[in-house]
Amino acid sequence: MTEDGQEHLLSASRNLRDLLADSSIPADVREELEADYQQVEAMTEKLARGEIHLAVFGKVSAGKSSLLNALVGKAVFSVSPLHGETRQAQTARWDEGQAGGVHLIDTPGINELDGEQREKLAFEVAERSDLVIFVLDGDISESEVNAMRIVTEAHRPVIAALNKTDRYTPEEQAQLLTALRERCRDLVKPENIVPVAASPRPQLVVTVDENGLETESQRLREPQIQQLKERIWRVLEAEGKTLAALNAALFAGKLTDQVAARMVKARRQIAEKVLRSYSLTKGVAVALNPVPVADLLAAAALDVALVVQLSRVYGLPMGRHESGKLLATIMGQLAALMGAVWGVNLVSSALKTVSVGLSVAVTGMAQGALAYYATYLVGRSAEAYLVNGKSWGSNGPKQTVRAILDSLDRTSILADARDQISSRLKSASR
Ligand SMILES: Nc1nc2c(ncn2[C@@H]2O[C@H](COP(=O)(O)OP(=O)(O)OP(=O)(O)O)[C@@H](O)[C@H]2O)c(=O)[nH]1
Ligand SMILES: [Mg+2]
Repeated sequence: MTEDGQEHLLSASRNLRDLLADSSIPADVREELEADYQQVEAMTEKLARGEIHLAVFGKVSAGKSSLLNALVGKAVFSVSPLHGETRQAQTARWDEGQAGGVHLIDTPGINELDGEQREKLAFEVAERSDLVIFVLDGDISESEVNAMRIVTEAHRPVIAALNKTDRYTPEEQAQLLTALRERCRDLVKPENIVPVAASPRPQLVVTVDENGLETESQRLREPQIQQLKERIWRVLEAEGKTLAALNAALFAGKLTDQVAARMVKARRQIAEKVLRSYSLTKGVAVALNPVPVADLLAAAALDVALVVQLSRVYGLPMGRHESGKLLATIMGQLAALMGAVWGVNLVSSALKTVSVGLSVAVTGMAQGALAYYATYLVGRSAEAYLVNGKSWGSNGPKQTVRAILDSLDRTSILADARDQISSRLKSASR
């Protein structure tokens, strides 16, 4: 990057927040943009922390602790055939294991006797959870239904797991599932009631050798939790929390190609949201307050915050300094490649000074759309670097940025930008 460019980058070290503090932007527009911006920030912060609170709940000895162990793939929680293994010391002191961003919340079993305490527990579990797995080991009792109702009324998604299916024949299992789906039909979607075997008993195998001699041996069996994992996944996806779950150890053990592909897709979707939100904010700010042409490129380089956010989405968090350096590299490439675009901008800017009759809104809009486009390009380039594990790869920054520039349909992005900017301005002034 040229000396000049560096200087622009430094002199224009305002971020979105500063742009939004600009008094030339109407207060109501600023408010709306600020809300968008905060939403995106909160989203990526949560992502960076990757927090999912996943609780099990259900009656004593249903296999709650066993199920959590099966999910993490190791014996984190204490399991026992005795009722009440997980103690209800204090409701605040639940045995809580943390596995790479997934907080697994083990809870003491609810018993049939103490109704009031049961409700309190159900409520507290729900409060702390993003998702509750209600563990059953047979038909559901009235008190279990009530506890489940409390959780769903707290608007927490519930998946019911019918555990210990190794103890049932396939027919029994099917009957039980049908009965459960019927009894819980106003609380849990049928597809969210799944069979599992968290800790199936070893299978007794009898072998007979050629002499007719029988030997008995035990064959250990793996937990059957695939269907449950799939549902957890779906529910978190619907809740917009897939990525946090994907990042977490819960699924890390079995990072199949399919999982990897979904991860890429989920990240791209979130990154696109972040990109669009920043581009729009920038576009609106510039449309309302057109900056001198020479500053426009630098103004695009302001988006350190955007790069910081993107780095979180890709699980490779970068600070402002590192993001700033990456931006300088990208801007250097864009400055060289985008002569034509800035030429267009020059024209619109020239129009503004020459033709007095031309409304500011028109030129402002043209500049705003360009600022949107520039921010979008910067973001996509930063994204490419992040996708590649913080590297430009063998292509280097020049070819990478050029490939992005070539792959994007400038006309339609600019049209989009104009649409979005004007509708944002309209909705704010209503
Ligand atoms: N056959 C069979 N037994 C299981 C299965 N899952 C758990 N168990 C057994 O059920 C018993 C209770 O398991 P836990 O995981 O301690 O149950 P819990 O719900 O945490 O119990 P509390 O903490 O006492 O409320 C243990 O003996 C487990 O080995 C399963 O899939 N099949
Ligand atoms: Mg337990």
